[in-house]
This record gives sequence, structure tokens and C-alpha cells, in this order.
Amino acid sequence: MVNWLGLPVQASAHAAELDQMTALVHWLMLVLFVGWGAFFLFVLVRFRKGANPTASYAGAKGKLAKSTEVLVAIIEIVLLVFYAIPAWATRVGAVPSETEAFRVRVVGEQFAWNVQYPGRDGLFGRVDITLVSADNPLGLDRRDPNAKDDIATINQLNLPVDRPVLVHLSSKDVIHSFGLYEMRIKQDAVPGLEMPVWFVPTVTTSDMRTKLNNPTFDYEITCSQLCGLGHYRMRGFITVQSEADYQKWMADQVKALAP
Ligand SMILES: [Cu+2]
Repeated sequence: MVNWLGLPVQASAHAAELDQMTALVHWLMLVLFVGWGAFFLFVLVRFRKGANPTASYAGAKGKLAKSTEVLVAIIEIVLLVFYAIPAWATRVGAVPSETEAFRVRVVGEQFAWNVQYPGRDGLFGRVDITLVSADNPLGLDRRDPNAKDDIATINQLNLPVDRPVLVHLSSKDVIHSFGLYEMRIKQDAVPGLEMPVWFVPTVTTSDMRTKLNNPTFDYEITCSQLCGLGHYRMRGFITVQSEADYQKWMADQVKALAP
């Protein structure tokens, strides 16, 4: 139903629902465009100067215009009340708890996405702006016991499939926007605020590569706010893996961290 819109592939649990809504809105807009366009052409001919030498100050009368307006308003209200509001309520109201979700911090900066995993203890270590350097873009305080096992990556987010992912999103400098098109996620990253963003990835990267017959396919993290001169290259990647593959990847990161 939605292929005609040319949307990206669906890779999260709520993607189909959002696409259905997008398609309905586009159908409505298509009908309105054709309808208003036809009406415009009709008016050009019907009220041409040749047929109406003197202007009528009373104007045209007819019930059709009003009932059409009411019908369009009813359709828009239905879209809002039965589709948009429930979808939004789930996004902001059904955020998974810290214990059930796979948690990760993502911090935008000009022009990269920094990722912090809480490590084996499940606790995010302390970050301090004074510790930020080229080697430590998050400003992670490794002296903090909670930070010792934290894993940091740049422009690379590895996620296990079929688990709710809870991203704690923020920014170091200006407003960025965390855009995951295949996951149907977009959220502004605002300095000084930590925004919860959640979704359930449903297709691993390797399954998607097979499905699309494209061995180089990757899920992307794009910055969807013009955030400076290097905005165009503010791009990261998401690798969705099976639980076992993810654990293996994480074990490699832990090994690399060990002194
Ligand atoms: Cu940006």
C-alpha cells in the first residue's frame, strides 16, 4: 500500500504504523490536489470576463463548497484522533523501563555521533565537560567506578535485534537531530537536555542485506538539523545484530578496552 511513496525499508516495530498514516495523508492530499485543481480550472472558464462582463458583488451561492469543507475537516480530524494522537501517545507514553530496555547514550557534536554503552555493570559512568578531548569526546571520567567498563564508539551504534532500545539522546554543542530513517525515528538532540528515544529494531543488518540483495547496505544515523558547515558529513551507522553476534561484538570491545 505504501510502496508508491518510495519510503525507506521498514526496520522497526512501529514503522508500518507510521507508514500507513503517511500513506493516508498522501491519499487525502492527492484527492485535494486533484479536486482543487479541477475546481480552479472550472472557475477560470465559468467566471471568465467574456461570460460575466459585470462583476457580481453577491458572489456565487451553493451548498457544495461548505459540505466539501466540512467533509475534509472530518477526514482530518479522524486522521488526527485515530492515527496521529495514538501513535504519538505510544512514542512518549510507552517508553520501556530502564530495566527491560537495551540502554545506550548518544551525544551529538559538530559533526559526529558519540555513543556510550553502560558496560557490564549497567550503569553509565560519569562524564565531565572538562575531560572532553580528541581522545575522549564524551568526557568520560575513567576514575569513576561506573565508567571503568563503559564502551565508547564514534558514529557506530551496535544494537541487538527484537529488543526495545532506549536511547538517552543529548548534544554537546548545538541542536542536532537524530534521524534513523529505516527505524522511522527522528528526535532533536538538544544541549543540556537528555531526551529518551525508543524503538524496537526488527531486522538485522545481515538479513536486510540479503533481503535487499545489497551486500553493502547499512542503517544510517543522519543529522536532520542543519547544524553547521560540516552538517553534510554528520553521519553514523547502525548495525543490528542477533543477540549472540551482539554479545560477541561487545566482548571484542571489552577486550580492546582492557589495559
Ligand atoms: Cu548535526
